Amino acid sequence: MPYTRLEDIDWTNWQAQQLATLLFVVREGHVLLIHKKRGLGAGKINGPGGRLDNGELPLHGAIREVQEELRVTPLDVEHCGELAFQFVDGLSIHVEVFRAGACEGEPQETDEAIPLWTPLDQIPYERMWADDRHWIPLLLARQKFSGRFLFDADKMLGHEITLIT
Ligand code: 8OG
Repeated sequence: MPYTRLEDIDWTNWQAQQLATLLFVVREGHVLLIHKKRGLGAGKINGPGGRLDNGELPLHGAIREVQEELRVTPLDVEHCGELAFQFVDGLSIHVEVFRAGACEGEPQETDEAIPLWTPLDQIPYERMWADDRHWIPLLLARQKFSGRFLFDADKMLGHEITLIT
């Protein structure tokens, strides 16, 4: 079913094919980003994260992905929001988003990612997914959010973000 507008999607009955996470460590005026080397969004800057294993809780999956991608363990992890992505080719992904106040260890480059401690006022949105500029500022402001997006490959066709109180 080729969607062309966000409003065409029946969000009430929408179910994602894939479940994933993102986790942003925010510490001393910097956020821990990655240059992603493989998977969906390879070549972009993002937070660490990835698909959940079968039956895995989002919090556990988020922590595991940071450990696998950067060899550090995030601490003081809190839930910040959720993102629903529908792609026009049929792919659908639901992402639980977390932030952490610290991490144990020094981030290292792995096969999956290069770590980038990035000053909060220098987040390279032009090298990130098109939706990120709409919700990362909310995450940094500790405002919880729920977002819905329609993409055609890399191109964002529609977006809607609700603030959670
Ligand atoms: O397993 P893999 O690394 O391929 O999982 C995809 C990751 O990309 C997962 O952490 C969720 C994340 N992701 C999307 N879409 C978007 C997006 O639009 N913005 C950001 N920041 N991350 C995204 O799948």
